[in-house]
Amino acid sequence: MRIMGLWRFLKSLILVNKEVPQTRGMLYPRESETREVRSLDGIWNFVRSDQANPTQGVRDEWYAKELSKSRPTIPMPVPASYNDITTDNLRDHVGTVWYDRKFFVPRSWSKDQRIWLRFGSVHYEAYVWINGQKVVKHEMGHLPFEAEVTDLLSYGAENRITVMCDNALIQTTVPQGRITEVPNDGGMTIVQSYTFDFFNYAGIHRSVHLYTTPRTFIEEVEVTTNLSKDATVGEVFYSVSVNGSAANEADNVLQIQANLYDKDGILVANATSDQKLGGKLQVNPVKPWWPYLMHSEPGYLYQLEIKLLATNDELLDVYRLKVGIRTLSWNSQQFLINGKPVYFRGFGRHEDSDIRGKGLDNALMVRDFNLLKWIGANAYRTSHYPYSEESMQFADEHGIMIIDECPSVDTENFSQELLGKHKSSLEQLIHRDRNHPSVVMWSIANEPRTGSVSADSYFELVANFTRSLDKTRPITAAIAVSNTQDKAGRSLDIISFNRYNAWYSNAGRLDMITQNVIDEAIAWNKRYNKPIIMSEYGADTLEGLHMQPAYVWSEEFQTEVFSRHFKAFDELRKKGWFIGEFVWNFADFKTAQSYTRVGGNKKGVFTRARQPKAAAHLLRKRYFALGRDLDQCSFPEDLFTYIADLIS
Ligand code: BDP
Repeated sequence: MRIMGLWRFLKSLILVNKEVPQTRGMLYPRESETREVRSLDGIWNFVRSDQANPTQGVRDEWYAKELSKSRPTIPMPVPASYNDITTDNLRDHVGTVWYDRKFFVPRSWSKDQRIWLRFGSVHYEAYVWINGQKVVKHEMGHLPFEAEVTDLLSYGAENRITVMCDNALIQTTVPQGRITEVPNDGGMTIVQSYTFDFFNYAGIHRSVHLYTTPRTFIEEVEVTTNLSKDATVGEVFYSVSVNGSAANEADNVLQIQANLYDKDGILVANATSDQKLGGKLQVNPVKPWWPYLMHSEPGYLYQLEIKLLATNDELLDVYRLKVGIRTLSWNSQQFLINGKPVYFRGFGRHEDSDIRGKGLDNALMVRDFNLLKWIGANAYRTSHYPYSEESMQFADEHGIMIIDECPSVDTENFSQELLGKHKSSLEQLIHRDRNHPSVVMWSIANEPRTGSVSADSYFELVANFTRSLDKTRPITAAIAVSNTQDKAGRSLDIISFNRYNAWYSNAGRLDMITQNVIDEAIAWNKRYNKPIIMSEYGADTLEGLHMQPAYVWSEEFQTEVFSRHFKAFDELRKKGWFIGEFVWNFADFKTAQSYTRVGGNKKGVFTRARQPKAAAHLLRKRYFALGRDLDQCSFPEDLFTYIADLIS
């Protein structure tokens, strides 16, 4: 028995690198003279399966006809999480749900082009049918997927799309969860549990698009950029992949014409390349991409126009994307953008709001960016999963730096199968986000159980895999185990740690924050000799609860907790290797039910309705003070409220 146990233990430590399927295509759907885009967003029909019989719909082929022919349907908005829409307990449904809708495809689309169906994201696993024919299956929330549907559509006629979505999280999904069957008052029931601290919202979370491409089309564009030492000359390296029959004809030499336009629409560089379908554009003088408050014109974007031409100069396809020209570099002390050291001042966040859950909401997104800028933040981490493509584009435009996190949160029980999925989540994420200037770092996990022996090789494999896909950005993970136990840090470029002094440890003890934070950051740096970020700190705070002297859950307490951390950060900044502070959290958010959560996690600086708590005003003063001290930004006029004329 003992030998068997040991053998099983050793086997769990031997993780091998297996190939991860490579994502293809998936350029963000954009219209051009060769492409059309249609949205399928709106009100869909919805059915929840019987929890005890989640595969019934597949067995009974609900996709073969309208859902309403198999089950009574209810209206469901897309995009949105389905959980908080109804008044019954759909919120806690475990397993599969079904969506369908009809849509019209114009006759003009039948001519010599290809049609693609693209989902911004469905959580967690999706199965899609068009007119009863299986189109695509995709596992992993928060990431896009697509499939060609040219031959499945009826042109000049009505079509039907059916989606089955499964929210079940188990030990080999990313993130992990557990499904158990437990007794309730009426018999047995299925329960989903998970250790991560946000509600497992599910459904069609982001937009659904149909878009057209020519038969031979631009399938991929990859862009990297460089700057001369004096930052006056910029370089844009582009490489293009083409899909379609014309690409395979030997005598058809395709060409890429690349044109780069500045913000005013003036052509600043162009090039034509053949064979390799890639090349370099030089911009002189260049306007580099700078983060917000690090420059008077942050988030400067050029427009890159990629034209695919046939031998006879016939225009086959056009795709345009925004490009920011910047460099990133890092060493054991610093992280630099365009050669200038960066000090991150930002947040951990969530995609979360009332009613729509994790559904894409442009009003919320714009409000959030307005608040980020109001408070003087220059960065956030996409804790704990990839955020919408629309928000990534917004971050590019506004100069907000992103630490881009994959959906691995609270990972434990490191298995070969989990490793494959974890790597796949990073592959899909990097494929989606590699061209965004705002993305400055990859986060390969949040609070994994990196104290365990198997975490060592597991995270080495995940980090090396990430590096093999992108060498231009550093890798981090937000770690919560102690620095003496951790086994992942050696595989990272930058160490981020989460710690809740005066909350989860020494609750209420404001006098036990500053020195603890200083000591821990020093210990992390000593152990790994790498730059250090405090990626989470904070305290739950009930808006409107005031107590003097400060007491846990009050607005005074959150304000004091922040202030004690600021003191530590200022000590640490003097050391040269402490490169950032991230409050947990930007806004209050929903969690699973527990006696530690009053309607959700209340560590927001803003309420869930996006209004400031008292600490937001303090944080704003700090972030702008740092901006002025480090990056010479100016103060907003309303930063300080007039109190008295102290000169006279
Ligand atoms: C950290 C987690 C975060 C939680 C936070 C908290 O990274 O997801 O929401 O704790 O408990 O450990 O507020």
